[in-house]
Amino acid sequence: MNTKNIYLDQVGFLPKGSKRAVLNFPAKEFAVTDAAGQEVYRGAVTHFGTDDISGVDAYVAEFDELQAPGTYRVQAGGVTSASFTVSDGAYDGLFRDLCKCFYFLRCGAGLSEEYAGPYAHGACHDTLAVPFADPEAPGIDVSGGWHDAGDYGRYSTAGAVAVAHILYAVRFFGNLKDLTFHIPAVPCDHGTLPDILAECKYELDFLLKMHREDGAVWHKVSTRYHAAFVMPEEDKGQLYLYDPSSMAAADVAAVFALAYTVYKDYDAAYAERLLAAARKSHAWLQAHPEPVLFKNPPDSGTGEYGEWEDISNRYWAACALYEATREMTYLSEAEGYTAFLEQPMPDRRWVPSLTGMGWAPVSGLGSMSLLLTGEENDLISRVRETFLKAAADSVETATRNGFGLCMKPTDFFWGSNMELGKHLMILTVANLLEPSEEYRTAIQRGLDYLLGCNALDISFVTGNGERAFHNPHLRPTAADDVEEPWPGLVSGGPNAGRQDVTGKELPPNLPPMCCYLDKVESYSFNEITIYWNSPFVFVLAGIYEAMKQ
Ligand code: G3I
Ligand code: 9MR
Ligand code: ZN
Repeated sequence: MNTKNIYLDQVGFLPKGSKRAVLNFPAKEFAVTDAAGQEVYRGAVTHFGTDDISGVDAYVAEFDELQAPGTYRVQAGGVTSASFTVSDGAYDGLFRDLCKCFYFLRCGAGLSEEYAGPYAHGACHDTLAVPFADPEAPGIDVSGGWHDAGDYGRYSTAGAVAVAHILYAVRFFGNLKDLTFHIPAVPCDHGTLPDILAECKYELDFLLKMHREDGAVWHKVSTRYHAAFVMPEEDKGQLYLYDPSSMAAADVAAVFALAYTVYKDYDAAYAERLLAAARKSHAWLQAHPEPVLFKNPPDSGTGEYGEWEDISNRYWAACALYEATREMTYLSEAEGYTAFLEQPMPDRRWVPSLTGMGWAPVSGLGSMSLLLTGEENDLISRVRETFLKAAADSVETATRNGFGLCMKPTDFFWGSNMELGKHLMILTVANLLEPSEEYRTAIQRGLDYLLGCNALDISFVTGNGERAFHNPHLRPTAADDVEEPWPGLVSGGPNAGRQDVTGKELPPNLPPMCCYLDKVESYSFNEITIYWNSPFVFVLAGIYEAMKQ
């Protein structure tokens, strides 16, 4: 940490975007050089000082004026940065890679060499699953969907949230539907589905299998314990379906209602099936007004995805169903949950509010459905104000450190990069409500952090950036014989909680941003999940759209 470093976004910048590098040593001036080593820009360095997230005594180099397309490096004090590009398509490869990861995480059919190259593998987890609570009952086919993460579990709430991030991006921003990332074509009413919708359909089809005839939704399907580090097709343990939860019923109802609004233009029959299933789960929720929470049963140990409340989930379902059908009962139901969501509760573990966004709090997704209605009412104006207020808070937080990063010390827990994704999604929505350069700059700084402008000098996206992390806690990557993981995987990121044994390898009292190891064993720092990739699909779709204007 004592070496002289120049931290910056190792992928690059859009020509009209704000551009910054951070030096951890004093310098008066910096230069930007092109691929031929020629100086193309020179500017003054300003001293920011030390902050409480990184511990870096930051010196800032800004070069917004550099707009000519090219590949560059920043130089100062005899130090040369990683390279980066300036171009209208600076994030094209990243955008495709982030989306293609969902294909690489597909469970069930196996990945062919045509689409997966060296990461091809055989069919997996396609045996029948039995209820954990009643293992003698007939087996059920729940094959398909995406592996959740570094493990091979498939969890209904996590899957619904990841699909939703992507489908909200499709609803808000046109560009995502034009993105191609080489996956098998899926026919629809008028030709083939856009790649992004074909990929989301793979998970939605699985969620339809997790959705029961009575409207209940199995909380998860997995083996009893996590598999060893083997390829997916070698993980042959019995698959169990774990008890339904109200969070699963609500999240799945919500994502089906949202998906209905997208797929109705492509595959009318499929869309109707989704909406009917959404209504059925909603009816099941109405018949179960008390929370049906989930805890791992004794003698089992895969991902729990436990939540302490289900109101944010019920709110999301009601809002999404309202947006899909415009039936007033759903809107009044949603309004009914807001007293709980909006109450001040400083000591809450997961604070939902109207902007809640994570794998557990999902009220922010419901609020996005309300914004998509284009209607005006009291609830929608409160939603708008809450998003703008949260975005303003992020802008303010970003002034407190040299990285211009909208993260507080308390944001660096397990999956901190999703916390970053949450802030950037809120800023992206705020920029739709009231376009502002302040919001766009905060989004850019957040992307910069993810892509290398951080105290670790690491890009948290595999294959994107000269110094990208490359040892994700991801079973296929650890078990295959390919040197590099596939590109586009987002690491969980720094975690001051250090919940796995490798945390002890780091010195105590590190600033939160430095609590990270690029080690395969480090699941609390360096795992990947579908819902850590999906927020950045939303954010990139948004930044491209915003910078076009
Ligand atoms: O939200 C609170 C925050 O308010 C508080 O300040 C902070 C400090 O303690 O904690 C925050 O809660 C954290 C929570 O994640 C937030 O999402 C918990 O500490 C943290 O332990 C919890 O970690 C979760 C982890 O499972 C352990 O339960 C991760 O979010 C979650 O992504 C992860 O999920 C696993 C699956 O179970 C299995 N598959 C892989 C996946 C990723 O590692
Ligand atoms: O690989 C598992 C990862 O997906 C989970 O997030 C993590 C926490 O539940 O657990 C990992 O599995 C470890 C297990 O919990 C304990 N034995 C070692 C496993 C691999 O590191
Ligand atoms: Zn599988």
